[in-house]
Amino acid sequence: MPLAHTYSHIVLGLGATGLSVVRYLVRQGIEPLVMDSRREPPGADKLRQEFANVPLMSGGFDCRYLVQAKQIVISPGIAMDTPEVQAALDMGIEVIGDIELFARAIADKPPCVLAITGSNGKSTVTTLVGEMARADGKRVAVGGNIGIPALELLESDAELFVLELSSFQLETTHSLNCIAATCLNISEDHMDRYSDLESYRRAKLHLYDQTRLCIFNRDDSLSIPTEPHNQNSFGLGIPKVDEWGIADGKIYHGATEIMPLLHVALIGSHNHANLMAAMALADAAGISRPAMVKVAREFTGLAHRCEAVASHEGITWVNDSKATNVGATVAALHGLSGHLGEIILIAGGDGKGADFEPLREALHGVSQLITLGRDGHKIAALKEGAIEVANMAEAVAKAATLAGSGDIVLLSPACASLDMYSNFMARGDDFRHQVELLYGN
Ligand code: UMA
Ligand code: ADP
Repeated sequence: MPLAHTYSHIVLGLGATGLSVVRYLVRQGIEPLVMDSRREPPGADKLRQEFANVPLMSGGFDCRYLVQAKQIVISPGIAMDTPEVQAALDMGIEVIGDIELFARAIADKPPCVLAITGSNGKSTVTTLVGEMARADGKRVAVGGNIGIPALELLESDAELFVLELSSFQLETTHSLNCIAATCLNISEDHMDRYSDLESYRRAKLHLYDQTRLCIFNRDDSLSIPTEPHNQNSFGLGIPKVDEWGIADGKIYHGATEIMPLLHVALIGSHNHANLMAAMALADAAGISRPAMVKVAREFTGLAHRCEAVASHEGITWVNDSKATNVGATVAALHGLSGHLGEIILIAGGDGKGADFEPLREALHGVSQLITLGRDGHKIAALKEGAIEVANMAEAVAKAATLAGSGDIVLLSPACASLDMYSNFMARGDDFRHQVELLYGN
């Protein structure tokens, strides 16, 4: 049956990204059709309130419309190999993401983007760079995967954009022209969306094709550009001419000493790497050294990332709910390994198809493992005596019976939260809440 009406632009997915794309397209005078595979997608009410004329088809993707569109803007949560998307691609329809729309919107301006990707540390580095720019008096806007969709940032008067980008977003982005960009590290994540680590890495390194300067991590060979690029790097050891490095407990830029690590507010060697990456990016954008150092001295870290949320009876409760993959949990255990007391670890959730084997060794440093969530049993299988529980309340109650003065109870799940919570923040908040209930706060 022929369609009564076709749409030149289709917005695929109605989460935070989809809504931002609709807003942007409507500002350009385009009225798109929105589709979402969920029956009642999260932005449906907002869409109806803001754009009564923009139609929403929910509960599936209708191929008949997709193959007649001029452009499909796909949300990061939808895989490119979704059959309906493939059908449109086969018909030669352009499928791009919100970041590509953003890139095209600023294409006439001189380069004004600093971009950050990697498996772990993105939000920390993105926030650091944003704070450094602000401390230097720049008009800066921070967004992307960290929360505010990039297209919403165009409404600000920013002269500099700092974007956190996920592999999903980078799959559909081709024209960013960054001042500088980094891939902080690569470890297994989102294996339910990628056939292997190499294809996940390729998605991330695609960022290097879209920047004037690539900044890679000398201590992670997977972050090194595979093609020749204008590049710089950060890592442990004495740096060469213009590189960033750590030696004798100090951060160096080439031969210049920037600051002693003793003055850095963030803790853990992974965070020192994050700080060097942030400094390298900030430097490329002309941000002054005093502004960088000021932020390094003051920024203690983001919530839900190795955050000490309570201390009772000598037990420290640490919320690392943002550890949504194995690499992050390994980094947290490594970072806390200097601690004198014991570590009780609460882990588990939606493993996104990950291989948990790399956790095995790090679990030697854990005195007791408590697991929960859909893939909790897979983590429990890595350590003898692991205790499986049904929910966070049970996990916290159990941990309290096992911990003594001087010990740490660490929530660092090595998994996404979506099997039990709406997001990692809700999981971290539940952890904190259960601890408060336990101690009657
Ligand atoms: N979904 C459907 N059907 C649809 C559309 C989406 O089932 O038709 C599902 C997806 O499979 C996913 C969920 O809905 O489980 C959300 O997907 P989305 O694309 O609608 O997400 P948005 O609300 O637009 O949020 C996205 C990023 N989410 C994802 O990439 C999954 C947010 O990153 C980001 O902050 C936001 O855009 C603004 O840029 C979150 C995230 O978890 C924090 N990112 C992953 C990560 O950091 O590991 C990549
Ligand atoms: P992302 O935005 O990439 O998820 P975050 O800064 O939010 O990164 O940190 C996520 C998790 O990864 C936290 O658990 C944190 O402790 C851990 N982490 C932060 N930086 C690094 C790093 N450079 N290497 C490994 N793990 C890290």
